[in-house]
Amino acid sequence: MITTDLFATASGPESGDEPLCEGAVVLRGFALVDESPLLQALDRIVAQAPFRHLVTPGGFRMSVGMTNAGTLGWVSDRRGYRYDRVDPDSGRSWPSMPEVFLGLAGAAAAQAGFGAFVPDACLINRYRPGTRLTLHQDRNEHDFAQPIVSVSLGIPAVFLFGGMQRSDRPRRVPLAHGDVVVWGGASRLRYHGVLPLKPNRHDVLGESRINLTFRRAGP
Ligand code: MD3
Ligand code: FE
Repeated sequence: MITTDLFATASGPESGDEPLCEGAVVLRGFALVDESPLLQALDRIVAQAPFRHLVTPGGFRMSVGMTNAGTLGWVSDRRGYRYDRVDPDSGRSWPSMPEVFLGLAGAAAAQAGFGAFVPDACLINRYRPGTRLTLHQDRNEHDFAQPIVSVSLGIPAVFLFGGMQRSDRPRRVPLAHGDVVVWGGASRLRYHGVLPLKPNRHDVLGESRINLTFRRAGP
């Protein structure tokens, strides 16, 4: 119904929102309004800091390609997982956080009930058909009271949303181009991952899925 959008406020729940559990909500298509500025900003970041396959502390090369924007970037090597101000491949700062990224992340967090979310890190993951992300927790951030906002672009994926223990059976949540998920509160430390992507192609992004995760990593 058109009138619901005409009278929508700047933040707060909308009828299309899908709560996953306490603190986690899917905002279907929330990023579509910003699609072209988002993709332009992404091109600028990837030109300065190309996707790379990081090595885990255990010595395995990750199948997800990664890069970052913002003052802090997530990195992994034989020494461990951490956030760093410097891109280890270039020796320079990570590309700055685009305004359109900040605006989208802040608006999504506000709609989910988390006010004043100002991310200092955007981890950008690239998946190809066959790429997966095994179940893990995100624990390298300073303050677990801050939510994480994720934006899915390109070919669809099935997200695995587990519990507080790796052995808890995960729920399967399909995520498509433009979907945004906000993870905070009790959901913040849940195990999660992504099933291997099926062969597919997207009109704009080709055979790839790009996921932006916005975090407040530092103090
Ligand atoms: C739930 N990325 O980068 S985004 C990651 O699709 C990561 O690329 C996945 O997990 C991806 O760490 C999932 C959704 C996400 C991100 C962080 C979470 C879900 C989360 C932290 C806690 C609970
Ligand atoms: Fe994660």
